Amino acid sequence: MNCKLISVPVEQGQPVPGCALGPEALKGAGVAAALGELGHDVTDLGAVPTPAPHPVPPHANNLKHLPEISAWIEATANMAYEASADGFPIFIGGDHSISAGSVSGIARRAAEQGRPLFVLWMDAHSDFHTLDTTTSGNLHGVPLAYLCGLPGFEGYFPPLVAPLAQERVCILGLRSVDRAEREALASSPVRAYDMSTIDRKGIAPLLEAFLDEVRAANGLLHVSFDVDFLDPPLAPGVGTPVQGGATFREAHLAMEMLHESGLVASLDVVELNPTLDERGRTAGLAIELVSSLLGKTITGKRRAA
Ligand code: DIR
Ligand code: MN
Ligand code: MN
Ligand code: MN
Repeated sequence: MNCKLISVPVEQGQPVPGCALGPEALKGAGVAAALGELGHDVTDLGAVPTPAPHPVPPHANNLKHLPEISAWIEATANMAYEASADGFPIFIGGDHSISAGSVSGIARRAAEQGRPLFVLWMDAHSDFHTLDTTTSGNLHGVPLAYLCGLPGFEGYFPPLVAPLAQERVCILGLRSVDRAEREALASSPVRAYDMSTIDRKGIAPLLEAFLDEVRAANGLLHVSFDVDFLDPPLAPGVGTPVQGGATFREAHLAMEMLHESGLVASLDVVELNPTLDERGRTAGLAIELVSSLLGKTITGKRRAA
């Protein structure tokens, strides 16, 4: 597999400084070497160049850094579209607003190829606000709603070439969902699994059922991995930690299952904030998990992909 590393050093979509250093931290901690050891070719495509802010009209809601984020989404989408012509693109954030770009570029590519795109959103948060419903104004809280074609983004975020089919989206790991997001999710076919559901049913059956659907549809799967999916004591290096997250074993199992499925075509790793990390353990764990998604197993024996 040709793994293409794409840095997207954006932090204006969330309130805590340091998230833009995520790509440097992940690369410094050896993500390329780890993937190389698994037998992958690794190409570092560098960073999405900082774009000029978009001259968007004023918005009635108090949105933070809207012109900058809108421009980053467009630039990242263009890079994602190009990079997804071949190989396995890995988008390293940066905050989760970058996924509005990475996934929209991937979706454009998938639509051209006539392949249905499925998205697995691993996150403590649903990121399902529209520009009108966000109360924080932090734009890392809106990318999934944008990608799903919810209204109100027109004229502010770049036009979506290929909105996601909401029944092909699965959110895993929820424990912080705002009221407006809850209402939007209630009337949406997006599958939204909170930690309570994971506790009761187990992460494996929930994920397996989703993977079965991707397989049955001959789909492509994009995984958007927000590091705050993980329980904060394991992964302190995130700006918006929420108690009660996925365990080490749940996260590894999910990544191993994703690898075994052979269905994953692209990946985001977002919200890592090295200035909040403890001796690099969050970056180290993120690399371990990305490695598992790309074939690392305990015994070293690769199972069939
Ligand atoms: C909250 C927090 N729902 C907001 N969101 C996220 O600000 O809209 N935190 N995504 O990581
Ligand atoms: Mn532009
Ligand atoms: Mn997120
Ligand atoms: Mn999150």
